[in-house]
Amino acid sequence: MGVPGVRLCDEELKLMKPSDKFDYGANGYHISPGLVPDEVLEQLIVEAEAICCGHRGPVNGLPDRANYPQESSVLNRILAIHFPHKVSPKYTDFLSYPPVVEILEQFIGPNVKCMQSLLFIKPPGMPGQAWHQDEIPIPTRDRSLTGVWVALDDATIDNGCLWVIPGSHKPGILYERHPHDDPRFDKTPQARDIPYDESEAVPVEITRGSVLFFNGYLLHRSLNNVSADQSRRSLVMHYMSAESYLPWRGVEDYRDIVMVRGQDPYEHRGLVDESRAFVRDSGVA
Ligand SMILES: O=C(O)CCC(=O)C(=O)O
Repeated sequence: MGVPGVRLCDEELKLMKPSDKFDYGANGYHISPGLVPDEVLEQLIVEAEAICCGHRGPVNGLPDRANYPQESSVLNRILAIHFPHKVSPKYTDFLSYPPVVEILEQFIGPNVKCMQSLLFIKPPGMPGQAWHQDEIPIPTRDRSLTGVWVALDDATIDNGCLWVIPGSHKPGILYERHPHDDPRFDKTPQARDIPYDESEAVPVEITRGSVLFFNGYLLHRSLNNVSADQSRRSLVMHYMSAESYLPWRGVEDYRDIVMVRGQDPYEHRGLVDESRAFVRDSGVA
C-alpha cells in the first residue's frame, strides 16, 4: 500500500482500489492470519478423513481399503483430492464461507464464482508442486483467477508450505510449462525460464486457520514434505469473476460452478454437474 512508512489519510484510503489496501496489487498475495476458527477447522478435518476413507461417496483412485484397513494408513497414501466439494456438502458450503468471501470480493469484484477445490493431506514423504501459475491450467478471460489456500495444519518449510515470488504476477506474462524430473515435485509441469532468482522466493509459513489469497498469475510452488511426522493438510479453492467466461476442460464456458457472491450474468445457461472427485497421482509408489 503506497510508499512504505507513509500514512494515508482516510480520504486517500477511500480512493484506493480495495485490492491495493491489502498490498494484494503489489505482491500478488495476501495473508489473513487466523481467519478460520478452531471449531470450523475441526469440522473440516473430520470431514476430510471421511472423504479420504470413501464415506462421503465415490472418489476416483482412493487406496483400496483391503490393502489399507486402518483409516490412518489410507490418509498416509493421499497427496490430494481434487473436487472434494463434489462429494461433501460441508465442503460445498465452505466454498461460500463468509469471512473468505468478504475478502475475495475486494480482489475480484461483486460477482464471484468458484470452479475448483483441492484437499491436500500431504503426509511426510509426499512431493510438492513445482513453480507454476494457476491461470495456465485454469484460464480466465479477465485474469481474475484467485486461489484461496486454507491451512488446516501449521504450514512450515519442513512439511511443504507454499512458496511465492512476490510481484511475479505483475508483468501479466504466462511462463511456459515443461515436464521435469525433479523428485521433490509431483509430475505437474514446471514453469521454465522464469526471470526470477530462487533467492526472491518467500516461504508462506502460516499457522492453522490462516488463509493465503493469491493471484492466478503469481508464480508459486511447494516443496516436498520432509518432516518426520507432520502432515500438511490444506484446502485450496479457486475463484474468479462471474462476468468472465471460463474456457476450461474443453468447453467455451465451463458451467460446473458455484456462485458464492452476487449475480451470475450467465444464469440463463444453467449449470452442469460434471467434475468428479479424484485422487491426485503423487508418483509415490
Ligand atoms: O499446496 C500445494 O502444495 C500446491 C497448491 C498449488 O500450487 C495450487 O493449488 O495451485
